[in-house]
Parts: sequence; C-alpha cells; structure tokens
Amino acid sequence: MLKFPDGFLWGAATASYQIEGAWKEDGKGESIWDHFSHQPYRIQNGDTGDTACDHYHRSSEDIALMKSLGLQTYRFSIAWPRILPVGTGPINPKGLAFYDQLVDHLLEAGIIPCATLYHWDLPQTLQERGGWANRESADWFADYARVMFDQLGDRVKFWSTLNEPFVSSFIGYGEGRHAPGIADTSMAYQTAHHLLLAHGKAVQAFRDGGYPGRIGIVLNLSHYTPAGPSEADQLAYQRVYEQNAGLFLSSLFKGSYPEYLFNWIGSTQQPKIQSGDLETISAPVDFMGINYYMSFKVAYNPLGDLMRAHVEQISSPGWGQTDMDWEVHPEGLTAILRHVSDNYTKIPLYITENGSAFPDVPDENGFVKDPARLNYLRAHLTAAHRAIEAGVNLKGYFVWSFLDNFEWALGYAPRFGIIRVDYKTLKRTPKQSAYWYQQTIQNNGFDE
Ligand code: IFM
Repeated sequence: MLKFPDGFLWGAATASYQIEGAWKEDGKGESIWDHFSHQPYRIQNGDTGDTACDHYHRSSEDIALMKSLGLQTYRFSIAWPRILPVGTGPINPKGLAFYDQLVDHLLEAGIIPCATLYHWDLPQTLQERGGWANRESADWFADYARVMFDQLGDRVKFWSTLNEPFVSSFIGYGEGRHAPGIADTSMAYQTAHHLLLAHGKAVQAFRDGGYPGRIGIVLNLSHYTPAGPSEADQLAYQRVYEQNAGLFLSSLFKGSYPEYLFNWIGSTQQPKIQSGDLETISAPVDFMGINYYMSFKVAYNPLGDLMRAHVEQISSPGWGQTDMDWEVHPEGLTAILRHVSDNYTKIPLYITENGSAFPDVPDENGFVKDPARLNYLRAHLTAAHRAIEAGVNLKGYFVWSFLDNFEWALGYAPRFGIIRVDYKTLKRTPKQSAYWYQQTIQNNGFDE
C-alpha cells in the first residue's frame, strides 16, 4: 500500500460561480461571469451559471455528502458580489450569512474550511470601473478580503487570496475566452500585476488583523520542458515558462519579475509597476496551492504569436485524451512539485486542484462507473507521493471537483466531479471514483 505521511490532508474543491447558482438572489450583485454568460455565443450551448448545481440552496445536503465520503477539508470560493453587490461599499448581510453558515456546518461535520477569496467572479460594477486593469482593484480586493477575514477569520483555517491569476489575466484579458472577454496582451500583463498586488495587499490585511488561520495563493502550474536541445527551443521554452509560471512564482517568492520575458515583450507590453509593489507582492505566505492538469513541450516557432513558440501537450503512454482534449501526464506533477520546491520555496505545498473530465455514462440510477477518472486520480496521487519521497513539503490534496459543475466557456459538457449531478433534477450521485477516494482517505493511501 502506498501510504501518505500522517496528517496529510484529503479534500475536494469547487468554486462559487461553478456550483452555487442563485445568481441574483438574496441581494447578490451581478458578476462578470453572470454578465458574460448571458451574452450569445460566449459559452458552449448558451449555458450559464444561473442555477448551476444549486449549491446555494443545497449546501447542507452537499456537506452531508462530503462527510459521508470522509473528506477532511473542503475548498470553496466566495462570490465577491454576494458580499459586496457593487464590489465596494455596503455589505449584503444575506450573502455573508450564507458563507457563515457554510463554515459552521463544515466545522460541525468535522471538515476544515479552506476559503478562496477570488475564483474569477468579479462584481460587474467593478468591471465597469476598469476591472483588474484599474490599479485601484488591488485596494478594492483588500477591502473585500478584510470584510471576509473579520467575518470568518475565527473559523477558516486556510485562506487563498486568488485562484489561478494567470487564467484571470491571460485568458480573461489576453485571449478573451473568459470573462470579461477582452483580447489585449498588454492589458493581460497589467492585470496580472494588479492581481498580484491585490494578493499582496490582502496578505498585509490578514497579517495586520492577526487572524488565527493561514494564508496563501493558488497557481495553475503545468510542467514545461524544451522540445529539443537547440538554443532556439531552450529560449522558446524559457519565454513560455516565464509567462505562465515564472511571472507569478518569481514575483511572489523572489520579489522580481522574470527579466528575459520582460525584455522580450518590451516596454509597450510591460506592466506599469510602482516602487514598493514587488515588496508587497512578495510578502511571505504560509502555504502555496498548485493546480495541476497537464504538461507541455515547447519548440521555437518563427510563425508563433508573441512568444514565437509551438506549445504541445505531453502525453504518457496508455492514456487517451480527457473530455477537455487534455493529454494526461502524471509524471509532470512530480516534476512541477520538485521544481517549485527546488527553486522557489520550502513552505507547505498543497495540490489544490487535480482531476479530469471523462465521458460519464450513468446507469438507470444515475451511478457512474468511472475507472478512467479513478485511474487518473491514482496515477496523480502516486506522482504526488514520489514528490514527497523526494523531499517536497507536500501537505495535502484536493480533487477537482467535488461535483460536476459549470466548466466556464465549455458550460456543463465536461464533467469533472467525483459526484454526478443530474442537471435536470439536481440529484447528486457519488461515482465509483468517489468511493475509491473515500477508501483512500480512510487508509491514508491505496494499493498500487
Ligand atoms: O474548472 C476549472 C477551475 O475553475 C480552475 N482550474 C481548472 C478547472 C478545470 O478546467
């Protein structure tokens, strides 16, 4: 049996817009995702998060399910516009009450609450003031964070400031595939900087308030490798790595932005930075979350976009593609964990997301046999274990996702959950992988 260290934390993750629904209930304001998904052709099949999994009304049932599976911790995110409907100013007591109760119920069920302050649902009113492209966004975020720390700081043990700032900036503002749907590369760099600044200011607010929990940030990190030994491939790799990972890791843990990337993109694309910003961004955190899904090899491509690179997914033998057209490469998880530990930080690391969407076929009772997902989880946990053996300070693992949910631009088509949601009846049915995960938690490991 592959045993994990004592105290290794087992959990599952979700995000507010992807599961809550109740998009305009109890005083909630509009978010950029409400706004975006209500526009034609932004989302596959015209799907929206209006109802999603209706978790807003079913959180007790969901927590009972978590308990029955033996989850030790639950990672959820808070919808900023539920708390501050227009982003700043008046607090919505009903929104606050929802998360207050959620945390209390989790604790009653013996589940450690792990709260993310921002998983992409910015209040639309703030978008109309420029969103993350406006430098003031860092202060708006710190003020919102303070409201949440004051309300839940006595009970929430783990706080993440941001989920995947790369995606918010480069997919939301660079490519426009995500809300707010802007395609402007220089804005992507600027918003990345403001998001990082917002993170730093929230950490400062947390330290100033002396709250008892721990605070960190969650990055989506892939494993990157050069396609070949040529200098052209090596440098293409460096550009792509620095844009996707180095930009965030280096500013957070070394207090500087990657020099090569910044020279490459030149002064017209570089973000405007004020003195003191990088000190704020690199204020020490207590843990880091890594979301891992895939690995890439990078070759020089003279016809490529700004990075002049051809980026191709790496697949390990024997795995088909997932429903997202993602290849599967568990070894990349060991590699990225070792990379972070060797080059950036020895603070506790958590895998805050890992999982896969495969075509699920429910039987007449809604039960899904999902050996592919189960094997995926086992292979990635084995890879995580290898990193621990190599000395990485890895302290826990969260499956993405607890429930099938709204997969952003792809709507409800890809199903990532270990629990099936029938979107017509909203009935929840644990899949085979959920029962495997339950056993794994119980044994603190699994048979290889
Ligand atoms: O569903 C997303 C999640 O919101 C952020 N990380 C990746 C997941 C799968 O695409």
